[in-house]
Amino acid sequence: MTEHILYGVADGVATITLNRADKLNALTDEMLSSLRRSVRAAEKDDAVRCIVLTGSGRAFCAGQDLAAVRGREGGEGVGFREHLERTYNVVIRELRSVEKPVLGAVNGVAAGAGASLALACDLRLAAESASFIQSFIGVGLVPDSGSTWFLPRMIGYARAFELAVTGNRLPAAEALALGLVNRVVPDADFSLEVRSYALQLANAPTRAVGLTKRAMNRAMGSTLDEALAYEAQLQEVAGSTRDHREGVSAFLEKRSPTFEGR
Ligand code: T3D
Repeated sequence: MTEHILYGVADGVATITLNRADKLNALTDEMLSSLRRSVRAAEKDDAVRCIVLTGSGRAFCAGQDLAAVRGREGGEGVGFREHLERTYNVVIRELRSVEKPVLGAVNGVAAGAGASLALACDLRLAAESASFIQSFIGVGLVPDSGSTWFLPRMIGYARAFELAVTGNRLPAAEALALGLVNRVVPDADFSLEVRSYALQLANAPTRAVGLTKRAMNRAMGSTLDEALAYEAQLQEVAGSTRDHREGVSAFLEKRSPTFEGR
């Protein structure tokens, strides 16, 4: 896509790489806009059935480029709201609404809005040396880009609040124990494990995966009655897919299903 955001598709997997290793993939406006375009491209491409978001070098992402904050016209503290709405919030919404699984391949430290980006993914696979830092507090800011929404839901209010107000580093193993990541793998195996996990997701019945994402997103803010009704509505859609027919046929014929994502 651009020098700082790499985009590639292979075997049904779109890989988006934050590629500014010398600054730990700290995010500029240009990167955020390109990131958004990449997610959209993956969404539109029927050949893509899983999206992987990862970082180059030793970090996943160190959040907002703080040098750029300094450089903003009007000086510090000006225009944060507009900036967030225009850059980060659109990316977070895009990641949450794309009806394909998004795997955060957290290769190293995920700090500030970089942690939020990881949390916005549907699943997280972390390298053993990775860690999460709610760095916002260190620069006198509140968690943004969805961290106040994701974190308490994932690990409970008290732990989320503690991480947010202390800015303490949460190592991958502890993140796993808290349920913040799905898997932790040795650094040496990271790339292979990401590939194998992504391929597994890419070979799943993509429509059902996407509808599951939609249903669970909505259920976060709904009553049981609303969730039951929405599940029934979406099952009508899933039940009309070729993958549903293939799954049932494969079961009855005692063979493995081959899903096409349709
Ligand atoms: O409207 C808005 O923009 C508001 C949005 C805010 C969202 C946010 O994300 S606020 C939080 C911003 N992020 C941070 O506060 C994290 C800052 N970084 C760090 O605390 C540390 O770098 C890490 C703990 C992540 C890693 O530490 P370490 O010791 O492994 O690496 P380092 O030496 O600090 O960093 C390596 C290089 O990356 C270094 O550059 P240099 O000196 O070698 O040229 C460092 O300056 C650069 N870097 C790291 N993080 C950022 C950064 N440069 C700009 N912005 C960064 N966020």
